[in-house]
Amino acid sequence: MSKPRVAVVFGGRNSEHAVSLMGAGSVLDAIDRSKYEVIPIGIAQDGRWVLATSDQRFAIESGELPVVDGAGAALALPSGGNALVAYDAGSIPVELGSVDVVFPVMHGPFAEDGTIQGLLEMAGVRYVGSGVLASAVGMDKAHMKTVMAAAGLPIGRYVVVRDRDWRLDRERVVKEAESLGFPVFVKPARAGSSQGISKASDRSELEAAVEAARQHDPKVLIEAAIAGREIECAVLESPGDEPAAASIPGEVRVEGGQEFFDFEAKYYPDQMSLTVPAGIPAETAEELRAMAVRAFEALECEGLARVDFFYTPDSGLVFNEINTMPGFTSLSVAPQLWAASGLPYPALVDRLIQLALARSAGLR
Ligand code: G1L
Repeated sequence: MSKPRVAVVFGGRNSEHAVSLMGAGSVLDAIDRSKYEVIPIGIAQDGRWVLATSDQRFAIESGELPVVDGAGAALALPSGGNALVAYDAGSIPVELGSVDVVFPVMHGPFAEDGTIQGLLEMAGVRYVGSGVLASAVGMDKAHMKTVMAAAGLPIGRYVVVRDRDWRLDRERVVKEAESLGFPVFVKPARAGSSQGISKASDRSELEAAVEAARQHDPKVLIEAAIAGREIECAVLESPGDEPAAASIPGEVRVEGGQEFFDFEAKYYPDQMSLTVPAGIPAETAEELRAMAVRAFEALECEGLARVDFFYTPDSGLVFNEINTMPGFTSLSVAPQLWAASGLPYPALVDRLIQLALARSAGLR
């Protein structure tokens, strides 16, 4: 029997191109090549799909971020059925044959927002991770909170600021935001990373923070600050009919006195520390794991997700967010949590591919 063909797709038309490449590098290193045939596919910053060249770089080298330069053979996708057709530099079609599963390793718009998932659904190609709905809702912090509140998860207080509200009804928005009490955190509703997030301690900072967030998304969230520790849990779909499983929870701390994870901290993971297991009471850890599975199921996630909580000894656990495409280098939080829970990174990658292969095409 021939080996399943796994296309690892990375890069993309967004500001987190390099984060994607670092994750893809880890996945490509970890895939068992005696079991799978691997096809590395890059999406250049101008949106062109190319077969990765053998000299594709995935790591930061001398401070230089890795990029897909678009020099590889161009791909046309989809070409009907699950066939991928490659065109070489002279535009002569090269048959790549059929792909059994796509492993998307990409961030942000057109990637974790359900767009690529929709493209793959239309092409009839199975893929690793969550589907269109979970990806799209998970990407939008406003809709995510609506779903989690409906599922009975404790969430913090927040205000959604739509473009029209901010342009035409700013006074009312500011009043509502002030009723949360300062400080507040201001975030773009849909952004792949921590870009555009800031803390505001008074009205003028609030207005500046909303303007900053609007550079990334016309829809903005203002959240009441929660003075809690950040505890994260990874949830993994189980094979067969078993319920999804929660990892051991870990505590995340930002080093160097920063107040929240900014963009830099995500590129340079030494700026944050992970403690597994999190030093919280055993019954709190169990409650958190059950809540993480509930969040995964409420969103109808597939494959893997990371669920983030705040913990305060006084008010207990508060759901913060769920990420359907969490950091995924071997050193990222979700892989580390699974490693500590007995599933090393290569086994996690294998499990995700097997879960995707076990799916049938069509509605599920
Ligand atoms: F396995 C999943 F669930 F499909 C998956 C895929 C991709 C989990 C996490 C990621 N992460 C990313 O693609 C990344 C953009 C964070 C780069 Cl590592």
